[in-house]
Amino acid sequence: MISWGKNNKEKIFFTYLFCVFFLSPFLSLIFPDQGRKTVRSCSFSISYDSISSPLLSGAILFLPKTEAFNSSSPFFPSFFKDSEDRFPVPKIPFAPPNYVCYRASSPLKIDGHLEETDWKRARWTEDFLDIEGESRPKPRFRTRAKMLWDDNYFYVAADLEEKDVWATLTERDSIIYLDNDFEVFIDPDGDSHEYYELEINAFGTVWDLLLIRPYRDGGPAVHAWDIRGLKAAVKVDGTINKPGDKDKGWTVELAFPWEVLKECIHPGKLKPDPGDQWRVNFSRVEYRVNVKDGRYEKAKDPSSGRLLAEDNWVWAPTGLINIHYPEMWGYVQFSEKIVGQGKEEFQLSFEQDASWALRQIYYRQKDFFARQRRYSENIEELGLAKLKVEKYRWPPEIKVTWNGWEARLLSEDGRTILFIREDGRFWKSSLEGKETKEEEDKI
Ligand SMILES: [Ca+2]
Ligand SMILES: [Ca+2]
Ligand SMILES: [Ca+2]
Repeated sequence: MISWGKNNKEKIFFTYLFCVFFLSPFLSLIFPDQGRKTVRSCSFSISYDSISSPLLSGAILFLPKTEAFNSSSPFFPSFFKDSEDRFPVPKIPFAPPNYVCYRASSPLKIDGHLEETDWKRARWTEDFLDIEGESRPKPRFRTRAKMLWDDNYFYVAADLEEKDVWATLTERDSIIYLDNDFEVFIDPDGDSHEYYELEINAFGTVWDLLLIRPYRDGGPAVHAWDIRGLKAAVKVDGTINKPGDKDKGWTVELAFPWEVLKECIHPGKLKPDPGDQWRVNFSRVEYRVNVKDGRYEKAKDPSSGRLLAEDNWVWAPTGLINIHYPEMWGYVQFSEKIVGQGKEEFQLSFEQDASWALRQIYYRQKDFFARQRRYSENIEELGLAKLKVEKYRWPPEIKVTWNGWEARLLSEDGRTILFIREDGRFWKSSLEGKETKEEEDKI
């Protein structure tokens, strides 16, 4: 193991510098046959001779593997500091919002109007926040969503307050977030892989795609994937692409057929069972606009002339400007109750906290690998030995495999094992009754 700890970092670094730049010329004098014969001074005129080159090569090959190279010491230039290379992690506490999704009493008419009694009975989500969380400025316009389901569809409705409704894209599978848009993300089994994304603008143009893995884990995003049978409609409360008047906003109404969503549900399921919880998020991309020659155009920074960055307002903040952190998305629990006919509580589960604890291993392994060029099986090395995880036997067992690593965490009752691995996928295996130990050994 190559690790000297923080106290020795600078010593190691400067010892190498000393060897390479000052000592090697003297060694050349002592061993003239091994190096250059003429050394006029302790100058920096070293070259790739037989003495200095091993030292220099050693420094090049060896130092990047040490803690010294990742020091946050002020003596090191910034490109040596690990803060620059840190794997981006959510900078907010783990507190995903939740929503109980009730059944619709009859099929909804997907026309953008949220006039159905069922919609009126469904509750709004919390108002959307900046994607980085509550520490960022409150969104300029209110955005909220609702959900319902029946035997054939998962329904989503959204209300987007907006004083200037505009859109440009009319072709399916265009990059819709280049316009103001509303976006839906659905990870049915919550494993953070194989999830759906849909974006829609105020024209009702959609972009639907399937993410095999988040981009951070290599993707890819399958743009050619289409939600066959998707019903999508938008209603503009005001005028579209007409500056000069003040609009109120736009509403979105969507019906996702289970027939398509089942592709990423656990095998054998056509739709969720009552009580199932899915990971879902909604996002709204919003640009600042100016009016020029009677048309909207995206606002630019007057000093640089560049387009101003868009705002991302979401239901479940991820704590960084990246929606593709499915571990931060909201939990949607499907209820068998008809909307308006009784109330069901959302079931908070210890598994959620345990999954978050395992996710820390994923984040830490990313950093550990960046520094050490290997993964760790040692929870102390990852700095996570002291985590407390209720109802689970922390620490998990971590195994480094030929192509990565895998961690598994057993519940106190021995009936559940949670897994996470190098590519970020999280999953669960349930074990039953007396055979628990035996089954566990098999996994
Ligand atoms: Ca409707
Ligand atoms: Ca999934
Ligand atoms: Ca598509």
